[in-house]
Amino acid sequence: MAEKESKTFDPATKSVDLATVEMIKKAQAAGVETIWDRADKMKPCPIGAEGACCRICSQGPCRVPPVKKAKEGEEQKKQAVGLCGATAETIVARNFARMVCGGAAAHNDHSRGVAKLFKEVAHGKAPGYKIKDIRKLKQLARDYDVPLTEGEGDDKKSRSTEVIAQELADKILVEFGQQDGELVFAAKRPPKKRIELWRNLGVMPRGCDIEIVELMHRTHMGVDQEYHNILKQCTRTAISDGWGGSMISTDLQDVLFGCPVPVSGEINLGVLKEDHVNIIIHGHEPVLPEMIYVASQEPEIVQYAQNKGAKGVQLAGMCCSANELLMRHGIPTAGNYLQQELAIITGAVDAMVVDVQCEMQSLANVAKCYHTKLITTDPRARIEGETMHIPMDEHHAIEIARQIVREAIDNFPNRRAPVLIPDIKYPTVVGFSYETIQYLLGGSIRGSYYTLNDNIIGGRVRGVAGVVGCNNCRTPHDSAHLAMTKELLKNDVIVLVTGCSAMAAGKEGLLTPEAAVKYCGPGLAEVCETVGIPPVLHMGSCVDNSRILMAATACVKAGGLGSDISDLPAAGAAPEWMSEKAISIGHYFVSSGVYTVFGGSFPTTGSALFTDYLFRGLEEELGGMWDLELDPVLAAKKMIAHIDKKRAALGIDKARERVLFDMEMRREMQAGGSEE
Ligand code: XCC
Ligand code: SF4
Repeated sequence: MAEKESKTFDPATKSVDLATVEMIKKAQAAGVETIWDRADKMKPCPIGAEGACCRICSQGPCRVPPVKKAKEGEEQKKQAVGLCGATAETIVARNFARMVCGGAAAHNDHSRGVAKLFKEVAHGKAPGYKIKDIRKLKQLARDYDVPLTEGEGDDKKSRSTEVIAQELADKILVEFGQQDGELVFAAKRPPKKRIELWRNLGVMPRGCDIEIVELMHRTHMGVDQEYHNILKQCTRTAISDGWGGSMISTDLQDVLFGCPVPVSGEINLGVLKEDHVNIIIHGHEPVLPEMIYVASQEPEIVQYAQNKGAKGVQLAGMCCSANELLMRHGIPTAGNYLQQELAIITGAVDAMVVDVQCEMQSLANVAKCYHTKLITTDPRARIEGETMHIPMDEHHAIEIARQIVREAIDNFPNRRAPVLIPDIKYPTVVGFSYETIQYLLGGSIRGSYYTLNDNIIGGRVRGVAGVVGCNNCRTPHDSAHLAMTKELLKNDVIVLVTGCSAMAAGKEGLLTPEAAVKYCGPGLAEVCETVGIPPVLHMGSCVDNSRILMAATACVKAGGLGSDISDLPAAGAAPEWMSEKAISIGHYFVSSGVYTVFGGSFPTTGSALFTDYLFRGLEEELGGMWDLELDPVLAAKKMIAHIDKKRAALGIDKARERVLFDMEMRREMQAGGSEE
């Protein structure tokens, strides 16, 4: 009998990141199971993947996969309907809607937590926290009609920061449970035309929670069974995320922890240090990590670590918590979503601290194979198994943070050989908040996006792309992010990144000013060199996609590029998406007027009709639309084609031809022998 074929896969096929490949090899050698082992054993359910399985009542699950086109002479089979008669359109739309609900709920609930902390800080009840960015606080106060002064005439005086913050906190918290009216940011911040469009379509969100609840209700068995109508509420819910919860959390996090400014940092597993206590901060909410950062620097804590034989304490971020810490404090990033198990497999992580979202349950098993303590910190997110739970409480945050750091330090002597940290990391420059870009482009007084517009109009910058979102173990890790981003850069499209995409770019060296010459077309390279910025701008975590919305709005308001976001030569993408949050984000970009292309798979392909509505029908209604393209370079080309379409509509397509001609002429002149 032939020897059993080894089922082990080749790690090099799973990631383009060498540190990741090295650690998968280590996992294989040690017999530690990772997500790729499970992915090899379990194929995705083909019917579920297309959104064509309904399991919202117990008469099902009902499966309604698309039918093959009949051969000539054969009778065309009809697509099945569910037991209740629900059509594929209804079933697929309901499933899509519930993904929007899940994503929007994650962002809006995160936001609620930040808003509650903000209120406690305003009342002086959260020791250790303070209001750091007064300018942004005042901006928010203006948005929410909270007066900055009191009294009249000679008696007029400024109100204290605390009083302003207290009133603001109440007004913001009301928005979560608000039943009628309009969310403040959605009704005030987008271009006027967009606001009117949303009002006319009846998709202006009323509150943060109500839209999600209503959409859950409408997708319950036997309620809304008309797919256009279901999608309409999806739009309202997604807007309540992007221009509601997500934007509120970004802004309040900036107020509390500081608005990001350019800062350098390092990224990839090589940031871990063998002789230090390593703590990985993994998850999404920066509230507790801010305190862990403070605690880890306290002299007593450092001394405590040294007493245990370590040189010090090394914090490193993972997933969006990494983005938050890197953007504000330059704390190094250990990796993105698919590297979470691998960090533990280095054998050098003394504690992994998690809060909410994107934490794999398998971490508990992996941690058990090593000495790593897996510490959950959020009452909403416990993990089964040998994990430790130290719940966050904003009234005692610093003590809790110290306790967590001490747990890690106590665990340092328990390390078991062999420790292997890949010697791979890359420097990055990050911290490109919407405000920072404005400042860099025009200085604090003249600051304006007009300089960017000017470069777009003149053709040096062809357009703007947001490349965001997750990793997905069904796609080689980071590969689609990188192929897409490089194709865009080559074609003079400046790229804005967040989330796990930002980390992929960082690991490849794209978040450095030097990347401009290496990867960009001549026009974009020139602009980046003049301003001194990387061609790929890291704008933060996934809730910070709201910064991209603000940047797009600023471009519209700066003038010369039309009157709505849908007029901009811009496009969005999530080539390796996997989470429900990505669907909510994608849909709020589409709802804001952006052409948005996803990779991997799309959860509505079970209904050709509904998918066609998302991919084509929506353009007329919202100015933005969805797309799916598995090949990331082709996807980039589609984005560029969309950008060119918008340039033509704006009448600025000729300018770009001129610029290219100029470059060509210059090159010819140089080739002609005029040596300098
Ligand atoms: Fe999660 Fe935010 Fe996706 Fe990364 S990008 S896998 S959602 S960590 Ni947000
Ligand atoms: Fe089937 Fe209808 Fe129940 Fe869905 S709601 S599981 S389609 S019977």
